[in-house]
Amino acid sequence: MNTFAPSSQKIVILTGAGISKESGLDTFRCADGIWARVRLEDVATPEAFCRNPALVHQFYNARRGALTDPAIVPNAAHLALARLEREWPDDVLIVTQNIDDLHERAGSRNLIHMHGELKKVRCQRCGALLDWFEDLTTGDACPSCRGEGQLRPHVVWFGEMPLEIERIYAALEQCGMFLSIGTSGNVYPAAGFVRHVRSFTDAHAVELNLEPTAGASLFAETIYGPATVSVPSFVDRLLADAGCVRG
Ligand code: BV8
Repeated sequence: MNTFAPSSQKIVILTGAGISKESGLDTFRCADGIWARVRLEDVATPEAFCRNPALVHQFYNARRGALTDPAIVPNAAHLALARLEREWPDDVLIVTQNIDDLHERAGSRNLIHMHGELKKVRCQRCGALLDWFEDLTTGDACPSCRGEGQLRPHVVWFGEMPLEIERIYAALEQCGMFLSIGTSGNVYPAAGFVRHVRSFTDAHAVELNLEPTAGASLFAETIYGPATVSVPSFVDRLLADAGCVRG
């Protein structure tokens, strides 16, 4: 059933690694994904960082370095969501699980990186949050407190609290439309957002993914195919139905 939220409704959009795939960044759980090459227990938990910080730095340095590749740019799906934020007459909030910077480079502003950001590091000693674009090593000193070996990627690992979770739940409870784009729905609490929306609102929930996920039946509408095809056409349809002519 294709009932769209009236244009006075707020939209919350959850994105995952699938939206960045066609920009050249790996997903996690596809056959050629990150977790097929490295164990998450070795690189994406606080215990892993305590055990072998150099290995964790190497893992995130490689992914941060990939973002400096001029070939890695926002794709049509990122650009369509930025357009939706500009032209939709009410709030559009993107909650991304991704730690790349492609949404902001596409022009999105109302954006929460619930799992952190590759281009930021945090000092475990003084709490300083710093922009960081090159490799991080155990030898780097915190520019703020000078503590050595105290800097870590500003990334939410398994077992750690996602960022801005209260603000996210508040937005989910006030939305008229919830879009889930390019995520397998394997990681919580993000995977539970659609259930939260359904229990608090009568919002129209839409899954846009390459293929059906385990949670597909929780969505009122499902659209499958590459994000660079499905997302721009969905945004065009949404704006046209709301009478938002191209700005
Ligand atoms: C927490 C680090 C307490 C950053 C990541 C129940 C409730 C609460 C917690 C749990 C729970 N059950 C288990 C847990 C614990 C755990 C968890 O979920 N474990 C899983 C394995 C079962 N969760 C946690 O520890 C979280 N913390 O719970 O704190 C709490 C409790 C309640 C409320 C608040 C707090 C912390 C989770 C964060 C972990 N960090 N990574 C990094 O290195 O990037 S998770 C990792 O998975 C990434 O962040 C990634 O973003 C995330 C999700 O993956 P996806 O983005 O979905 O990527 P995936 O490859 O899986 O799927 C891609 C999809 O794209 C596919 O479906 C594919 O078909 C599609 N696709 C591919 N190509 C395209 C495409 N779609 C469109 N177009 C294409 N071209």
